[in-house]
Amino acid sequence: MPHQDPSSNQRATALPPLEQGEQQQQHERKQHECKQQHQQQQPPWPPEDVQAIRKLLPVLMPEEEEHVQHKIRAAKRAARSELSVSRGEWRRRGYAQDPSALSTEGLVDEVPRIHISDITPEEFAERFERPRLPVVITGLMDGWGAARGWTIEELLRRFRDHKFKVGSDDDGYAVRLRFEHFLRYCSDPDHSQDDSPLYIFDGTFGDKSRQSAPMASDYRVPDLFAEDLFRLAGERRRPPYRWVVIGPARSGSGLHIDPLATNAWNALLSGRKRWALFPPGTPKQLVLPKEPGLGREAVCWFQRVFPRCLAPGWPTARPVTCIQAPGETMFVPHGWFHAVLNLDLTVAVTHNYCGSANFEAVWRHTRRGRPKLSVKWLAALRAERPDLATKADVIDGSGDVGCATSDSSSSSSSSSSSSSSDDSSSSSESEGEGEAGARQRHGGSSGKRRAEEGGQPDAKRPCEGEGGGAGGAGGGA
Ligand SMILES: O=C(O)CCC(=O)C(=O)O
Repeated sequence: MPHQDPSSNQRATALPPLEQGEQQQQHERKQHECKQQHQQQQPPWPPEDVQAIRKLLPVLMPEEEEHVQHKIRAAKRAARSELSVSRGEWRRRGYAQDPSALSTEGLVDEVPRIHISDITPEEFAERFERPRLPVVITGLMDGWGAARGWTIEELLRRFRDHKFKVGSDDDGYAVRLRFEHFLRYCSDPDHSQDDSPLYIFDGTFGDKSRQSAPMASDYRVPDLFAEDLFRLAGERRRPPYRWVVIGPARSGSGLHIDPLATNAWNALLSGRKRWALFPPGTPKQLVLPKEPGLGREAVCWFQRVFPRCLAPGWPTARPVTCIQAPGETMFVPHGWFHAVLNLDLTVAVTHNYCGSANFEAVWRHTRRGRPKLSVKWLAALRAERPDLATKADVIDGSGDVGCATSDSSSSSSSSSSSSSSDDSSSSSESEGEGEAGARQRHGGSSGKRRAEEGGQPDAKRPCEGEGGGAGGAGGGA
C-alpha cells in the first residue's frame, strides 16, 4: 500500500460539501448519536484475555487478598497522587462503561505494511528512516523466543515475584508492582473499571541486576535498527533505550514525541494497539491543548482530542491512524507526535535508537540537552565512526545546535503516570546534568536521585495526569 500523505485523511475529505459551520454541527451531532448508541450497549466483562488471567491465578485467602489489595492501592496512590482511590476518582470518567473508548469503528488504518523479507536495511533507511515515514513491519519477530514465550502464563511462571515498573511517584521514583499483583489488578472486577489503568512500562527490565534480565535475550534487535549509535557511549552512560510494555485495555501512552530525536520501534507480541501519529512540525498547542479537566492519558486524548482532529476545519495535519496487530512492529520516526491506546491486554517491547539517518538531529538534541554525555559520546564516535564525529564537529562549528523546536518539547502521559514526573530522557544522574526541559522534573524539588533506577530515569515514560499543560521536553525530540 503506498504511503499516504498524512494531511489527506479520507474520513474528512469524504464529507459532503457543506458550509463549514453546518459541517461542524453535523459532525458533532453524528458523534453524539454514535456515543449514545455505544453507551446503550454494555461492554462484556470480563473480556477473554482477562478471563484467561483469572484462570491462572489461584483464589486467595482473605488476608492474602487484603495484602494484594493494599499493594495495588499503594501503587495507584503513588503513581497518580492526584487521584483518590477511595473516592473512586480512578473511574470518574466512566470509560470502562463506554464501548466507544475501545471502538475501532470507522477508523481507517493508513500505515503501510512491509514484510521484513521484502526490504534491506539500506532500503529501509532510504524509504522510511530518511524521509521520516512511519511503517509497520511484519515477520520481524519470527524466530524470537518472545514470540512464543511471552504469553501471560509463561511470564507469570518466570517472573511472578518480579516487581515491574508501573509508574513514577511525585519525586520521580519508580513505582513497582509484583507481576502477579499486576495481573490481579488487571483482572480485578473493581480495579479493572479504572479509566486509564496502571501500565507496566519498564526501562530497566534488561538490567543485569534484575530478575527480568533474561527477557532481553528472548528477542534480537532487528537488523533494520541495529546501528544504535548510543551503544558507543557505553551501557551505563547511554540514555535508556529499551522497555517492556504490558498493559490492559484502556492503558496506553498519551500524545508525545520521543526524546532526543530518537527513532523508535515497537514490537507487539499480543493484543492490539491503536495509534495516532502526527507528522513533524505539527503545532503542539493544537494537538495537546491546555484545557482544564482534559486528561492527557491516552484514553482521554483519544476520546476528547482525536475527534477534533478529524472535524471539518482542523487547521493542521490530520492524525495518521494504525491498528497494530500482534506480530506487527511499528516504526516511529523521530519528531512525530504519537498516542497509543491498548485495545486489549497487550505485551510489547520497544526500543529507541539513533542511526546514521537521524544522527544529526540526535546530535543537536544531545549536545544541547545532555552536554556531558555528548562529550563522551563524541570521543567514542571519533574512534568508531569518524565520519559521524566529523558531522558533529561541523554542527558544533556552525554553532547550530539549535534551540527547542516546536516538536522538541513534548510531554506525554501513560495511563499509569503521575502528574508531576516526566521520566523523559535518560540521564546519568551522577553527572548532575539536566536534560533540557522535562527531565529535571523527575526528582521534583527534592532533587533526589533515583536510587532504584540506578540513577537512570526511564526516558520514554512520560507522565501527566490532568491539566494538559505541563510541558516538558521529553528530553526534546
Ligand atoms: O504504549 C505504547 O506501547 C507506546 C509507547 C510509545 O509511545 C513509544 O513506543 O514511543
